[in-house]
Amino acid sequence: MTGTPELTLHDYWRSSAGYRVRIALNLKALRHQRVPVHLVKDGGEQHGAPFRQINPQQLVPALVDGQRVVRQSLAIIEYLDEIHPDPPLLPTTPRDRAHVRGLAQLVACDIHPINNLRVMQYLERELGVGADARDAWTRHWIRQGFAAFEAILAGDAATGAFCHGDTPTLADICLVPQVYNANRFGLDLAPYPTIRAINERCLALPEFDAAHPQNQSDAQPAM
Ligand SMILES: N[C@@H](CCC(=O)N[C@@H](CS)C(=O)NCC(=O)O)C(=O)O
Repeated sequence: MTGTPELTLHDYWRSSAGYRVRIALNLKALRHQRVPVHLVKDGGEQHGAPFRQINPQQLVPALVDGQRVVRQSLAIIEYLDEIHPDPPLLPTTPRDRAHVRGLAQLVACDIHPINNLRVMQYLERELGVGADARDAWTRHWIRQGFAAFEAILAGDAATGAFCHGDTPTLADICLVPQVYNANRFGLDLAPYPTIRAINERCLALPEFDAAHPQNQSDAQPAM
């Protein structure tokens, strides 16, 4: 293949919202380039003028498609799903789509935002919260969210090899990066057998593996 890809993903290796988009791009086999934005070095490149032009919210990911910048991981993934429908990342019926979006939003709206880097930094720097308490905060919100996610999956007849049926959807795309975060913060995953099984199945797929933080060009050794 020659030429510059149309799609550019601005991303950080350990960003779980970026990880979601990487999985979606891989599942759809979309050629793209990736521009790392270091979220920590020198106070964070997301706050610098060049990236603020791309995303005034100073958050990754951002996807540039030609002249258009698409922001917010769920919007990016649905955009990709609309312009490249194969393989679909949402089910065919409105009810099933609502179910999958509900699972995705449980993670993306109710777990992830309160454990984000800027929230951690605010807790530490402005409120004087120590590292142990900060990590306990993160585990608490993931634990609460995963308890609900697990109960929903376990109680739904449509749960299959993946969160909905036997192919990965937007729900799996959001779940796997959140499990990565849970492991990072030492959360015991024993109470969530359905989540663990689905996560294992996803990680075995090459599209998920290639999107894994540790497999990104800007990855740093695991700490
Ligand atoms: N709702 C946003 C969340 C994006 C987000 O929180 N990104 C994090 C990395 S996962 C970030 O850029 N954090 C930078 C900071 O907190 O300063 C999305 O889904 O895209």
